[in-house]
Amino acid sequence: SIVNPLLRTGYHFQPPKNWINDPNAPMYYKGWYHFFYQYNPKGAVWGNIVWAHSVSRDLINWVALEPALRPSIPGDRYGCWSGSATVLPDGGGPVIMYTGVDHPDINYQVQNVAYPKNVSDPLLREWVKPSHNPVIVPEGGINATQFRDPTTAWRGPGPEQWRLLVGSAAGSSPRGVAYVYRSRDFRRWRRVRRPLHSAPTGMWECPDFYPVSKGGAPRAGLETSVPPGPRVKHVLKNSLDLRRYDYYTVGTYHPRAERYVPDDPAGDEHRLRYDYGNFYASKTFYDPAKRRRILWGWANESDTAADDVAKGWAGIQAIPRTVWLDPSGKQLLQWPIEEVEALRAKSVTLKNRVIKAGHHVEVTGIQTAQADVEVSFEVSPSALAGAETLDPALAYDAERLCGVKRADVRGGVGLFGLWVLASANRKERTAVFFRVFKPAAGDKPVVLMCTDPTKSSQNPNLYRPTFAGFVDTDISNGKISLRSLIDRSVVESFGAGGKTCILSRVYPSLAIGKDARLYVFNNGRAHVKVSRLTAWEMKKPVMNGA
Ligand code: DQQ
Repeated sequence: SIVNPLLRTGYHFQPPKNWINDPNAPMYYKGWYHFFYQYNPKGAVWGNIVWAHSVSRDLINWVALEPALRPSIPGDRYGCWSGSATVLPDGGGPVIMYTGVDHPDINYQVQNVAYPKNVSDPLLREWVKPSHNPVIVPEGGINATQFRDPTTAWRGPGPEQWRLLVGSAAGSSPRGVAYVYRSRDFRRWRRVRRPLHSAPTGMWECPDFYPVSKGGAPRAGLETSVPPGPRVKHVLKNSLDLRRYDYYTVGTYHPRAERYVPDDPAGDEHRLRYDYGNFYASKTFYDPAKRRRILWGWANESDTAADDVAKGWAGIQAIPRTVWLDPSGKQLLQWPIEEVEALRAKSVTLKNRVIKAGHHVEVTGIQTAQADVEVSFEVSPSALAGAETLDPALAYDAERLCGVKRADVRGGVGLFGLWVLASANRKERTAVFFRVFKPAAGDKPVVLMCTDPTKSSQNPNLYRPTFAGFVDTDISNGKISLRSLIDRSVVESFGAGGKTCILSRVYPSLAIGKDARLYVFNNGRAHVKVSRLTAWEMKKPVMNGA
């Protein structure tokens, strides 16, 4: 197949070529942001995994360094898999804990430790693996093939002050399990008998566990060792190996018992997600420079493996997102880090533009293949009575609801939103939209956010699922906002100020480069006002020398 090089992303994190997957050990150290990631130095498919390493001053412009970890010891001979960094207090420098594969066929997994060769090098170019590796091995009945991805460590009471989690699975229809290990020195680790938490979900990959501030300043983050308290909740995130998505719960951490309890008893079923699209193996870190917590997540391709080999690359990282607790305490909010706004160039703005039922408006005057769009919609509150009735059978399943109620199925209030990466004849377009429903029970209208890539390309050999999530927002005043980061083969959208996020990979065949267009559309029966829309062209940052 012919792959158009203009589909390569412009401002999303990528190396010049080859396969990438999970973000690893993000951290801030001596004025630099460090980012490591799972990388195949030999090709555009998964394999030969090493830790590639890039550094940045602003999380947007990246310089590639030599890989930090490659197979070199018995404990990682067959791969250096995912892991995390802990920056030790009092100038102690960072420590990396990561999974090594030490047996070729069955992927037998152990946990190793690595230290910088020189802690005064702000670029942390060289990493040393002490001879006492591996430091954690699967014991006590743990399945050695499902035992990986150590978290950032945090401090708690007692002499073995450091704790971390390792993701695992237990039982025959396996439960996801997060085991706690304690240590005083990152060398001798002892497992706490009962896991921090577990749930009947299948294997937990890439756990992440961190405090969030309740009722604190908006967007403020907490350092990973901040203990629980009246104004501190905890978040546990796991990546579901079987379902290929990341879900989280908000809850209470009990340090002495070394247990975590989600606030919502059904939290492990409702599956709050960072992102309802293509976003996996994510990981956060605390940024002391701006006192925020930042989330990294991997988005793979949804073209074919043969396309990836032809392109010579596969996988990107989502734009780093600031994460914090919603004032309700029930979910997180996410917003692209403010630094991305430095890439904004030429812009256009629409104000108070009414889009009649069934109509659309093109946003002209800038190129939009690589753009940032912010839009505020308004429907008249009295029109909300005309919303569609929610089929109770679909009331809890956003994904199925959107699969039935696609972008071309006329709505009542909504659907309205953006057609991005659209061709001039609109044959090609990716729809990002909201749809409002009268609730089956209760009186609060239900808001659904969807991305529908069904018409995103003429290329038939693409995986193009609709993605959807409910938006827990009160739309009774008629207002809702949307932001989309468009980047050639990525559409990364944030609904209602970051309550619901959806990243989608699309590969237009017509809407490429300067032929990509942007529209606002209304496929409902009520008028919609665009109170304000601004779209910016986005510049290309320094991206690993590509
Ligand atoms: N990818 C890594 C594993 C992890 C998985 C291997 C998640 O450590 O569990 O590349 O994508």
